[in-house]
Amino acid sequence: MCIHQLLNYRMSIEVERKFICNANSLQILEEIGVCAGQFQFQDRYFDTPLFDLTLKDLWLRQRKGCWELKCPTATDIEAEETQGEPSKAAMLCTRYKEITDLTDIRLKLKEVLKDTSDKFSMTECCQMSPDQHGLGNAEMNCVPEECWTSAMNLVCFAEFTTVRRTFTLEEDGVHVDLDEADFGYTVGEIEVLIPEGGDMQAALDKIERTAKKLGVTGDQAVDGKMSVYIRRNYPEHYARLLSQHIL
Ligand code: V4E
Repeated sequence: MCIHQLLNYRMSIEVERKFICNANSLQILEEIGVCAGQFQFQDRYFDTPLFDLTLKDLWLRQRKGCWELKCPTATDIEAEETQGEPSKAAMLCTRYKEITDLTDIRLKLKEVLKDTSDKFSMTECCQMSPDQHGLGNAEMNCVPEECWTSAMNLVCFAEFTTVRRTFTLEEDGVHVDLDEADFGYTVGEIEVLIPEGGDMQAALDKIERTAKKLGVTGDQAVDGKMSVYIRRNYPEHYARLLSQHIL
């Protein structure tokens, strides 16, 4: 039995379409949506120095102090193809599992990185006492995070701040985020969250209807913030991700 079967990941599937928000779509959004607020958050993305995670389409980040791991879903476009040709609109959407429970994240990473980080032992490291870390109990609160990331040879390779405006729409479960990243990139995303095994087609239909309402056209996928960040800061890795069809 593989580790996936042993785990009961507390996670949802994020179905999402990115778009470039122009004055027209913003005006429609303000008419048909309710702005739920404006937030600012910092993302810190982690990978091994050789990018073992992102080359597997795994995206580990820390946002507002919480860990999140996005993984490709089994319900990907190829699986949907068995039920017929995916529509162009469906091809413009991404589908990722989001794991937010730290124990599940670490188990998943341990499994994925087992070939690359044999010499690191997360278990041993995280069982060290405060004394072994040379710290008192109070300071120990912030140690395990650094402890497990370095034990898995994970380093922060991207760090940026986003100002996000979130809109909820009358279409059930759809929300739209307008993101402005501090490195000079602005992007919108239409998003629906479904439980694992939930109705993917219904989510895709909601996203397509919303895109039409917002006047979002075009049959090219729009870059997300991280794609742009990697293209600008790690051009060789970006080329590799493109050639492996991860981006
Ligand atoms: C999944 C992924 C990456 C991680 C960042 O995901 P994204 O949804 O772009 O970030 P964000 O800040 O909008 O997260 P949210 O707040 O919605 O959870 S970086 C690259 N990918 C894969 C990917 C892809 N292959 N194609 C497109 C168009 N986007 C992302």
